[in-house]
Amino acid sequence: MDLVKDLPVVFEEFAEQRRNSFLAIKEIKDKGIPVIGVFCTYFPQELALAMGAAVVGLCSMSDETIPEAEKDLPSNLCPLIKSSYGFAKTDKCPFFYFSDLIVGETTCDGKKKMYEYLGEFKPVHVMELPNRQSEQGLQLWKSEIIRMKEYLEEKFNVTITEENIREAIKVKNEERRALKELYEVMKADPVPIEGQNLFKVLYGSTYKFDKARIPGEIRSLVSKIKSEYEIEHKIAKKPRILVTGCPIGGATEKVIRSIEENGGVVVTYENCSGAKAIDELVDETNPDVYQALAERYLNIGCSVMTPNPKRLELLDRLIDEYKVDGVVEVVLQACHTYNVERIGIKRFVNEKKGKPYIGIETDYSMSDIGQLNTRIAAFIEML
Ligand code: BJ8
Repeated sequence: MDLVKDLPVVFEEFAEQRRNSFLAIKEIKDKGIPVIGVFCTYFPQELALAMGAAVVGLCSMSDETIPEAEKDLPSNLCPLIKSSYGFAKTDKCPFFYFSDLIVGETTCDGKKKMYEYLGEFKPVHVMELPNRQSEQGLQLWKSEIIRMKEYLEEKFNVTITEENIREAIKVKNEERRALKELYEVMKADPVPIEGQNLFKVLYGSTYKFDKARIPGEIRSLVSKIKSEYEIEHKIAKKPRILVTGCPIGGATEKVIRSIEENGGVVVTYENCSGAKAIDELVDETNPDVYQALAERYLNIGCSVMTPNPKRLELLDRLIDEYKVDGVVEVVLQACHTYNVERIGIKRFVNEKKGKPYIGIETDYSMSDIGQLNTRIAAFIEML
């Protein structure tokens, strides 16, 4: 990365990264490199990396294809599921188009049933994700990771050695360390950058396929942010907001904008677009690479787990470390697991942490912007 570039230019480059990678994925494909399309944070990307494949997050964040999806699926289904299916059905997602294989996991009911239909458009492999972070759950997940590795070997006619996986673990851990260094700049008070810009980099970096290059780019950006902060570039002091809940991106970035246009600043994301996907490293010292992967990935605190203590542990830590003033939870309409978990999160935030909480239920349309702004403005005003 060119250190001479201004920060806004760098942020826009990351914001454009997803679109720019439409071309990159075609080039990857032309070189004969396998492309694996995924929807969820539970997929152990190290397996794909170990065989030299590219991993790409499939389109699922816009309402563009929802009408087409609703011809086949019920309309009272989570927009993320409808959008994912709609993109596959209409072939409008270049990443889906170039994927040789789609990997799903048995997460929420709607998503796992939707995967049954995706098989009509592309080869699909579904990993059986346990519902509990128990010893039995861990054993099942480890065996599923091994089954996934064997499936990849057979499908792509490759051999994936433990050494390949160990190397991939190091690469992904280094990426996680760098991304953590980035989001930790938001511990400063006042913050050095807006939460919208942090989000652009976190989201954009998932569309960079050369994983080994990411740490260098991110660390250059971090040092640029820090040196500008020391000179004078700071965002005025504002109420510090933690965003939690369903994954956000694309259409749902409206919530981040609403928070920051109404006087707050998002200091941290406890969701799959942020810390939930990055926080924990894979244990590089464990000689059993499958055990190390299984432990790390099963620890992800998603609401599909029952109970889900890991989410509270991460929230607890982030609220303290980022000196959070208020918590905004984003729940997608008809997402039962996050919706049911809302009351537990609200109690935890209000009673255990003594912080205000607001729950926002939304979808991919822009029809609730007015109401969203009114509620968020009132919440921030109160902080
Ligand atoms: S690890 S958050 S990416 S499952 S919003 S489709 S849960 S009905 S997306 Fe998720 Fe993996 Fe968990 Fe993360 Fe279902 Fe809810 Fe829709 Fe969801």
